[in-house]
Amino acid sequence: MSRLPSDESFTSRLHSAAVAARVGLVLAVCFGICFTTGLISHYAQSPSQPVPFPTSPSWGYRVTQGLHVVTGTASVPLLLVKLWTVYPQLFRRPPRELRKAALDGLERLSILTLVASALFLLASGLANITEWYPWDFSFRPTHYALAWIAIGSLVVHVAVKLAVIREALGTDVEDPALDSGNATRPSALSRRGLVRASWLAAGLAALAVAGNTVPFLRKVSVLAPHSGDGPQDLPVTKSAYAARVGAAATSAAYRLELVRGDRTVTLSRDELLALDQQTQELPIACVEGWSASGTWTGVRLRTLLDLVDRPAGSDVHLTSLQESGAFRRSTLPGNFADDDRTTLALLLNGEALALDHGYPARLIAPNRPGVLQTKWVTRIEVLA
Ligand SMILES: Nc1nc2c(c(=O)[nH]1)N[C@H]1C(S)=C(S)[C@@H](COP(=O)(O)O)O[C@H]1N2
Ligand SMILES: [Mo]
Repeated sequence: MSRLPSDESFTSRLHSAAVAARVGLVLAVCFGICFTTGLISHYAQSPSQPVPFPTSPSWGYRVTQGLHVVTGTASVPLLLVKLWTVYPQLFRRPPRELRKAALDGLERLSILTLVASALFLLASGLANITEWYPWDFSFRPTHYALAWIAIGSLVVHVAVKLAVIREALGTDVEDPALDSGNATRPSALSRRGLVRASWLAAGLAALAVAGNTVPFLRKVSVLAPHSGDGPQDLPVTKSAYAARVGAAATSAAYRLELVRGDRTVTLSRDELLALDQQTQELPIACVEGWSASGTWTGVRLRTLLDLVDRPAGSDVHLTSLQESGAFRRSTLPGNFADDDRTTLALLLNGEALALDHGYPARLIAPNRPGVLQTKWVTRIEVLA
């Protein structure tokens, strides 16, 4: 007969539904927040928006994307503890009766998709916040598709286990009533201790990244590689050097082109500086989880668009000096172009924009994902 262990071979009391249900509940809450904020981020970056993504509050995306990364990171230790407490179930013998065996197989399949997609999401997300892209696929659509698989199989999993979850949460965590098989051997750590250690690990993991977004947490955030580095007190994701725009951006031949149909208005940086300027504080909120606020001065975008008589509400296309790369262009939805706060920034914190922050001119709009705050802008085209 087979030498595989059975679920009876695992004797530690820590392999218990009581622990799994508690850690699982908090994990499900983290997944729920992570999923919702992920949908928001995906929608904010979507080129077609039946309902326009709002421009207010200006810090909205900063909060939702910060939460996305914090809850995702906190899920890592929770998922590991959860998997460890329940993995003996993998070795459970399937029921003999055909119908039951089929159901059992289906349940295992749902758990397989849940575990695989959850591990993929957390691993690719973590790689992303450390800006490590070891894969060839495009991050956003893949992460998005897997999120639906994870959340779908999570719903199935919770539905299947609902009775056990209820019972486990209704009794004391140390209560032996729910113990299965031989999982009765006490260990150095109590179940209560394991549950508390899980909260602590999740809390530490959250703190380790929260400094990317919450300024006073910077000092304790070991996973916050961005906080505060970069010129003018603002982090940089893509430098001018990496984008290969240095020469074009500093050239005296630089011009901004405003285009609508066959009309074109061309402005030098000095001509831009001679227009009415506005100054305001707005954050850059990177999808990778860091965010920081800056004081931007420049020309209200609408003022520029009026030069080519843009009809209110029409979308706008921005092109940078960068010749390749996914973020060299962006589309600005009509409601963002209409907003008074949306600015073609020329100064940051009172000085000319650093080359790395988009000199000679960059877009800054309220409540917009950082990835769409196009730097080194050289052409603005009205799409109507
Ligand atoms: N042309 C261009 N603009 C760009 C990018 C880019 O790669 N190319 N990166 C974007 C990303 S991902 C972010 S988070 C912000 C960061 O702005 P900062 O470097 O000034 O902080 O710029 C955005 N603008
Ligand atoms: Mo970013």
